[in-house]
Amino acid sequence: MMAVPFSHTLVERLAQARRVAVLTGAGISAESGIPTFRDPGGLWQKFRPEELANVSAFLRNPELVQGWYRHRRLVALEKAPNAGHDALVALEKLVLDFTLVTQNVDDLHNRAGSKNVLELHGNITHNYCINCERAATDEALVPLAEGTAMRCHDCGGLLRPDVVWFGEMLPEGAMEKAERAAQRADVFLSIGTSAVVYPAAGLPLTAKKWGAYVAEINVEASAIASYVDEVILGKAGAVLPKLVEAVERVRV
Ligand code: BJW
Repeated sequence: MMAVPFSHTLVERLAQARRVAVLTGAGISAESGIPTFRDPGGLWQKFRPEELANVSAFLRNPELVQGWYRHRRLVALEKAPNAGHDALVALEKLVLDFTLVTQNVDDLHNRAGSKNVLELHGNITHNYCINCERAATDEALVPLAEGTAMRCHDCGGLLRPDVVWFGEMLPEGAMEKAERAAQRADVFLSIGTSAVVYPAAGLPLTAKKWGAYVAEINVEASAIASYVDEVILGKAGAVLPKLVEAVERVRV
C-alpha cells in the first residue's frame, strides 16, 4: 500500500466528525496557476502591498490599482478549480455541518461547487462604485481610454474591486460566522495559507482552543504550525483527494 502523508487519527476524526471547518489561502489555488502572495515569485515579491492593496493607494492612483485588479480578475476567470478544490466539494458532501472559510478572492471554490463558503476577503470578480455602492456592470469594467479610471455608468464614481484591503473591515457577519464554525468544529483544516494575516489566521487557533483536531496542509510549515495537531507537508491538490478518499473508505 502506498504511504500517505497524513495520520490515521485524522482520517478517523474526519470520518466521525459532525462538524468540519476549513480555512483556505492562496496555496490551494497555486496549482490552478494563480500566484500566491508571499511565496518566491508571489504577488508581493513583484508588487508592494502598500502601493496597490490599500485604499489610499487606490485613491492616489485609481488607474494603476484598477489595472492591477482587472488583470488579476481576468487571470482568475480564465483559470479553473483544481483537484484540491474538488476534494473539498466531495468532503462537504460527507459531513453534516461543513463550513469553508476562504481568504481567496478568486471565486474558485464557488466555481468548483462548494456550497457553504465564507469569503473573508471578498471576491475579485465583483466590483462596485465607491460613491453609490452599486455593483459594476461588465461594460463599466473596461477603461474608456488608456490611462483613464473605470467609472460607474450610473453616477460616475470610481469603481473598486470587492476585496478587503489592509485596515478595512471584513464583510459584515462573515468573521462572526467563521468564528462560530471554528468554535463548533470537531476537525479544522488549515490549507495553503501562510497564516500571517489576521483575523483569518486566528481561526485555527480558536478551533484548537475549543477542542477541535486541527491539521494544516501546506508545502511548508506556516506561522501557526507549532500550535496545530498535525502538519501535512504536500501540495493541497495532491494531499486532499487522497485524504477524502481515505475518509470515504473508512465510512463505508
Ligand atoms: C501551498 C501550495 C500548494 C503554496 N499547496 N500550500 C499588527 C498585528 C496583527 C494584525 C494587524 C497588525 N496591523 C494590522 C493588522 C491587521 C491586518 C493584518 O493582519 N496585518 C498583518 C499582515 C500584520 N489585517 C487587516 O487589516 C484585516 N482587517 C482588519 O483587521 O480589520 C479590522 C481593523 C480595521 C482597522 C484597523 C484595525 C483593524 C484585513 C486583511 C485584508 C487582507 N487582504 C489581502 C488582499 C486581498 C485583496 C487582493 O487579493 O489583493 O488578502 S492581503 C493577502 O494576504 C490576501 C490574502 O487573502 C491574505 C492571506 O494570504 P495567504 O492566502 O495566506 O497567502 P500567502 O501567499 O501568504 O501564503 C500562501 C501559502 O500557501 C504559503 O504558506 C505556501 O507555503 C502555501 N502553498 N503552494 C498547499 N500547492
